[in-house]
Amino acid sequence: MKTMLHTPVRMSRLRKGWSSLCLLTLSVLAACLPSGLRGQALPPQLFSEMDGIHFLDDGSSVPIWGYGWVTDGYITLPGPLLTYNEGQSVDLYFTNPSPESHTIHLHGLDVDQANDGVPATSFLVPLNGEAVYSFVADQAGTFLYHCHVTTTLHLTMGMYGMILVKRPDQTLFEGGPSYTDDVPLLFSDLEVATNLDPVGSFPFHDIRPDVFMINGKQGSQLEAEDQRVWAAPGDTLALRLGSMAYSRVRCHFPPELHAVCHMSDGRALPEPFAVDSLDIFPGERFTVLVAPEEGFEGSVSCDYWNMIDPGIEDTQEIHFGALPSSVDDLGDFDTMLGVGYPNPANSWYAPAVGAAGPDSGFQGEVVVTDLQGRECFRGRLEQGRLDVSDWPEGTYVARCGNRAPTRFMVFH
Ligand SMILES: [Cu+2]
Repeated sequence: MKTMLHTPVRMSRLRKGWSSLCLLTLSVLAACLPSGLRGQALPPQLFSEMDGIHFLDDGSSVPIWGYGWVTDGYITLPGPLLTYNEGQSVDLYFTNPSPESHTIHLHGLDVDQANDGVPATSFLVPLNGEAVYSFVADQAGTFLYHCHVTTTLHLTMGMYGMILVKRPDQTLFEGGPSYTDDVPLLFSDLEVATNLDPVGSFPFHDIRPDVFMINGKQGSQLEAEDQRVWAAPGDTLALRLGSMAYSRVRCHFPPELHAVCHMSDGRALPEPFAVDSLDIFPGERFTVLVAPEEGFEGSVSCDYWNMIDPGIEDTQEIHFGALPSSVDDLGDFDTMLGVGYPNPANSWYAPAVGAAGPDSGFQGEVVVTDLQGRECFRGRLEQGRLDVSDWPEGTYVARCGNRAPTRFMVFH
């Protein structure tokens, strides 16, 4: 069991000697804590690494730098989705075991300068440095984060992710429309040659992206069940569109989606407008509500424009799938075989929607554990659903008999 020994320190206020002394003091303090306090879990903590691997649609892999959760132990492209509630006081813990300095720039959030992750005005997090970025998530909306050290290079190597600030009443903003679920969609790109040889990538203006991604996926990867946007009849989904791409991305919305843009760059628009196509430039975010017509199985096409010559460089698709109206019907829904839904979960999670055969959900005992292996649930499910409405936010693993376990997240 981990203890609070590694309480992060604000690097701008502490030199290394102080840091060691403080950690020693904290170690002694932690040893003296009552055992009940010593067992408490660490807050979620991001780390950065420069030795990651990212798989492309053709099965090849490219080296990446990036962020990951300390509890997971690996980095991803994009980095983990950070979700907060409006008004929440956030301490974002960060540690950097990688050889170069990094930061976390909170793109679009109204944080003070010391917590903004721009090296010149706040601080660098060097090798083996730890830091905490503190801010109040006072504005519901869609935001981004990325490393701000040699930004062009660190960004194109993969050091970025999305931040969602949500309202507990499931409306977009105060007085704004309500919706069923969030769908984070982060556009980005990379040039394979740069990622293979970051040292030789200078000058940066010669970088020409040749891999174009949505949530780090491209081509047939985006057709996978866990990458599709699933909508049940009557659902209104909030597409959280953000771009880390080099150039303009133009999204085309089919009329069956009834797409309406409500927010831009983390703020409500004075007047929402219906969209059939939408341009998103680097660093921009838009929130578009879609209400897919029942049974809609189409896609939103996203064109990646060349940053120098006019013309479309590549097109990627956001695929939509139609869910039945109730979880009871999911047994016949064999395209969802072995996949839990929804993920992330807010109020409920159906860990075995892919039950084979006509009689719907898994009938046996379901066991759910958290990432520390602690058992959170054991028993049979009511209507195939697990009530997670009062579960702590985090990552869980559900096991249904002999099937492959499914991993899911709870966010409120
Ligand atoms: Cu960096």
